[in-house]
Amino acid sequence: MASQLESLNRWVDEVARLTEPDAIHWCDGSDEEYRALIEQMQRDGTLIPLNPKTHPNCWLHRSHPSDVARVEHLTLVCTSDPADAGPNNHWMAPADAHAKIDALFAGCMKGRTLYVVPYCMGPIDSPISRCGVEITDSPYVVANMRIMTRMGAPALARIEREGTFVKGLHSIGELDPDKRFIMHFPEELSIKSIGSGYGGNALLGKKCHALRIGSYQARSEGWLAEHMLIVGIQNPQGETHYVAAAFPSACGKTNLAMLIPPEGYREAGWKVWTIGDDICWMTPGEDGRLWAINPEAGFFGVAPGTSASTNPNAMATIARDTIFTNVALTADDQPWWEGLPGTPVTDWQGRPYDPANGPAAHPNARFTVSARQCPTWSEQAEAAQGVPISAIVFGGRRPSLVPLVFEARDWAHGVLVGAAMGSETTAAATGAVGVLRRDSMAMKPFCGYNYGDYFAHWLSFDQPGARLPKIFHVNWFRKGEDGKFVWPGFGDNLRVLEWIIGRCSGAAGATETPIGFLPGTDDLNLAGLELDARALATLFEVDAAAWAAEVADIGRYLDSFGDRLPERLRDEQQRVAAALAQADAPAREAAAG
Ligand code: GTP
Ligand code: SPV
Ligand code: MN
Repeated sequence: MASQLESLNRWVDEVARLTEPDAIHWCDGSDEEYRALIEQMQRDGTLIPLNPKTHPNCWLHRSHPSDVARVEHLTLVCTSDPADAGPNNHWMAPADAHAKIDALFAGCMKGRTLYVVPYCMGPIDSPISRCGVEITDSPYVVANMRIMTRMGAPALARIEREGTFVKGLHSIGELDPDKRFIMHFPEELSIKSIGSGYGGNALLGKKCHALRIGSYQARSEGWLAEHMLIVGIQNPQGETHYVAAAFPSACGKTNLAMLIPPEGYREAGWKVWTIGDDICWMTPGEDGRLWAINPEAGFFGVAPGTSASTNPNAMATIARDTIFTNVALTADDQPWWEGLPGTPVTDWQGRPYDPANGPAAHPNARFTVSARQCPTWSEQAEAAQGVPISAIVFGGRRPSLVPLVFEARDWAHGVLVGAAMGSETTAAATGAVGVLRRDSMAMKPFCGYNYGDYFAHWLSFDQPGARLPKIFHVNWFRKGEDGKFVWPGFGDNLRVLEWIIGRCSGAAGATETPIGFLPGTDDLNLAGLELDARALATLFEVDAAAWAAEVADIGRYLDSFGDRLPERLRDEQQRVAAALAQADAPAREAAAG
């Protein structure tokens, strides 16, 4: 088979000449094709069948132990001008990058099959959706792409109609960390990735296309490609508000996207609808609102910590037809990870479980599953025009300083709040875990161009006639003196979302502080929660002196973008710094007196 699109055929031929595969397979996305791939991977040990009674059609994949997460230091944005990639990206000149990676691709598919994987990011008939083709030599990647995207014949038909697509070339190569690169060429709308078979390194539709290339395209076309979940909150009156939320990797997007309301809320008639758990493409509609689609069709979610108590919807979603990566096994071949009841027998590397070797499941173990299997999956996830966004929420892991929730006073302040986001690093990327770093809009690893230009792009949406979402910041991860999380989180996060939606509709009250609007304790429904006065004080305190130091640090961070930093954002930082200085002055005078 080949395509009716000459440019696609030519590219496949070129790649085949370079990589020298034994065979070429054009993916049609059919059930038969998927079944055949699974059988083949089961035969060669790539997939291990799980207990068919408890987990029908579920498989375990063990990746190479050195290939378990995204590798940010090997992820490059290759623009002609290094300043266009910005200090937020690793950069290489396009010609050098192509030469370096093509040398690794030479002959790398000998003895393997080259799969041509046409895919569509977003509902197949949505004008907001964009298509791509991934060439890969990994059947595991093909199977994951089938779950995570609209993959196969309908996508190919759209590509042939439109004539344009993002080119993604992937090979697992030798799975050698020293011969591993994930390179982006935004000016050519292309991606080249070699040496990893894992998640965001290898499923090129996800972070590489939908975020890095997508954000670059979005800037020139006037939309936003963001690392955000999309959730619909239906109140007892039957109105649904859609909220988009950006939290860094492994900071709670999947959990918030499918939360189960606390009992009192369920009884009152609140419902939660899941549109997406990781990526959001937003575009201004004719009515001035931002309309959002989830470009993905599945979840590639963090397994550890997922349980009947934290995320029962996820547990129901992954009870069948799921690929698990790097989880542990029980004696009867059920998938297991930290946070589940029961005991592991085999760890994620296939060794007999021994606590001396660390956790049984890798901390970045994941499940791949179709979004449609989620009990709260919304039909609106297929809506061609997307869903209207009422509120944008930023958040991260902040053990101190940052209150449970606050609201930005306007769009420009909200952009500052997003740009200033900080969070402790997690196991989703290789490197140290638990280190506080700035992660603007949760896009540090994913923004395909200079953050200075990106902030300016965000600010540019504030135009006459725009009916922009309100912007909020949340922190589920505040710790008390005992080192434990103060806020119960998970389902109880709906209490915070209720306030957020109330602010959007004008129903909820708030108190103004130098950092934004905070709910008074009466403005938030805390009924049924056991939070003592001290916990409440911690969750809602704004320590002006500590915040002044934070905002000064934010100022230094903004300076790192030099002349690409929009002046409007600098003005905003100075406005907040001045408000804090004023708020802190009486306190300092009292201390001095
Ligand atoms: P990526 O897929 O990497 O982008 O991650 P994500 O943002 O979707 O994170 P996810 O929802 O998978 O959560 C990651 C970890 O955070 C899990 O171990 C969760 O149990 C934990 N977590 C999620 N929500 C909360 C919360 O409200 N409170 C606390 N304390 N932990 C949470
Ligand atoms: C993340 O790291 O934000 C993920 C997982 O969602 S990956 O697909 O590896 O990027
Ligand atoms: Mn993510």
